[in-house]
Amino acid sequence: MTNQDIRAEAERRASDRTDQEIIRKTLEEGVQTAWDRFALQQPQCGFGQLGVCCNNCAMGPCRVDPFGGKTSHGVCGADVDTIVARNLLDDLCVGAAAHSDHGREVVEVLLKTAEGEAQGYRITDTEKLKLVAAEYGIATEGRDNLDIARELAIGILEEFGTLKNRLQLSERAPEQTREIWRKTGIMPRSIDREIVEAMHRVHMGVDADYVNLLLHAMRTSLSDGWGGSMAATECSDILFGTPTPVTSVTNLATLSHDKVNIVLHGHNPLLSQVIVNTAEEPEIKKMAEDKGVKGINLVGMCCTGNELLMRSGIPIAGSFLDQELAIATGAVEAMIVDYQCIFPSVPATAGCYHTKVITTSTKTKIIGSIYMEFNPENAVDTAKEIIRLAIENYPNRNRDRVRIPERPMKVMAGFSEETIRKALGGTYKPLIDAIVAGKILGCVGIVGCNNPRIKQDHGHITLAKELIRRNILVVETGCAAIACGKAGLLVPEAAELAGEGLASVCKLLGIPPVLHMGSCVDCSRILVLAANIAKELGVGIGDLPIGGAAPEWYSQKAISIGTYFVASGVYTVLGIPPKIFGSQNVLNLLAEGVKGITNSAFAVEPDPMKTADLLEAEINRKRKALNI
Ligand code: BF8
Repeated sequence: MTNQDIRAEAERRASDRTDQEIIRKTLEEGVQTAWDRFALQQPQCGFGQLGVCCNNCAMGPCRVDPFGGKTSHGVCGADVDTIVARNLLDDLCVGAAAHSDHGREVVEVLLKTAEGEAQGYRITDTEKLKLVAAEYGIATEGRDNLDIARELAIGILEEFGTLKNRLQLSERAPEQTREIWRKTGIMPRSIDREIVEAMHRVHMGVDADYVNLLLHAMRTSLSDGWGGSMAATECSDILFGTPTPVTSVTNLATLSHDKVNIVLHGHNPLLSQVIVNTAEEPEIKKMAEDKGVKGINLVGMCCTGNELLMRSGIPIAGSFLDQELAIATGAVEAMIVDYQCIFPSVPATAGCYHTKVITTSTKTKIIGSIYMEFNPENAVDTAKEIIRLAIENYPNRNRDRVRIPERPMKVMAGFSEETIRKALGGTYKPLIDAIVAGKILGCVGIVGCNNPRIKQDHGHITLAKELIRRNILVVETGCAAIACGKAGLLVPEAAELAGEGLASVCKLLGIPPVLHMGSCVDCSRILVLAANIAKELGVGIGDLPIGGAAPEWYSQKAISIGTYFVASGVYTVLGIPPKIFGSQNVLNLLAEGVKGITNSAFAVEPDPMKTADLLEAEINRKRKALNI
């Protein structure tokens, strides 16, 4: 490749200047990344893309003809609708399980903290502890915080396989929304039960009715959004603090030339937050000094990064497609991973440099990495050990191969639902007034990942810019939030890019027009935000002038998020087509039929400008119905 070709290819792959710089380095050095593997996989299987390949049992795999030819049924007799719906439920279930299992671990650490068995944890947000405990009917008056925490943790853990058949946190949804769930039979009963039942239904010879399968998909997703994910958010806040506005920096320029760089990657704050706290200890600082190192530079990546950014202001180096690029700077001593969204190839990338990849969860072992098991009982000891290993690796950095881009981008994050409400004076009335007056048309949550099918961050940034220009407030989580951070949209000054009405509100409050609400499990914060606004207005979530979008999603978790948005009443546009286009009936139900149930639906639109048109039209439809 000529230099010109390399430059063009980097610009084709990513939007951000610092990402492009390191992509060029990978191309020059011949280091393989996800973009290269994506190209090598072309053409990808057309049956798989349409969702009409069934690999569920040993009579298959069967590839059915979506156009009704001789092979229109699998060996078992399943038709295209059953196969597509079953595959979708299967995918969704994986996503819901990932979020909820993460949630369970956080609740378990809350319990261990209450029982004095966890090292390095404490109850940080006692106000939230008492508020959530009260929701569970737990007495708080005059009681010790650890006692309350113990009872609350047991109460939440019970809901994973509950006998009572209801999820307490789902009662935060407005009554109108809950009535829809009740009538449709999609009220989530417990967290694990919906997932196990989904696995049962996709077994050959169980559910062969695509409507029934999709309704259970909605119920399973609700048990994630209003169950497992919400538990993760609430218990993380209780342990580590509810986020409040914080400023920091992002992009690959957050890596340091003269400090030990440690990248904290994955999803769960349980270990990474302890590493952040431990790195401040004098013993660790001395350890670095003794090795002649100027200090330790912790940076986040993906949703673990979001958790650390919003609570501790830790710089965030990048999103999903940045994990290999961070290593390719040649400046990372250690990448610590917990789980989810970790490329199995990361140790191979690290093998091209001096980087050590450290896996920490029994669920996520990767050949070629160093395994240092994390347990809450010895979290601080493990954190120290990890930092020591990184410090000792610093002399191995090959300075001739280091390239760190310049100029990190400033970001403001930490907009939890509580923070937004407090900023408005404790009630949503000022926001509702601004919406009624037309200063703000509505609100859209942009969420989800990166995907090498689309230029990195292009979908997120283009859509966010276009929505704020049209006076639509944007809230974000996950890699979408990181993308907009890198593009300079998460600072109050970005109000200049917003329409007049939205800009005036942002300037008054000193907030960005794009609000960083956290990690992917924190999509539950968006649900609570919507629920509280709806309750103040006395309507259901499906009546609100709001929408959702996942312009660059890749993960099964995003399917669960999109589905609980739609099932809760939030119209949601996907930028990457889900694998359902083989079944016209499934398509019709998700894009149209569901409107009659939740007053919302899915749409698929790869062009972010057209996505903005769809979302604006939906917001105007809901505004009209509300007479505003
Ligand atoms: O947890 S890190 S790639 S899956 S958006 Fe997507 Fe990003 Fe993964 Fe959601 Ni968060």
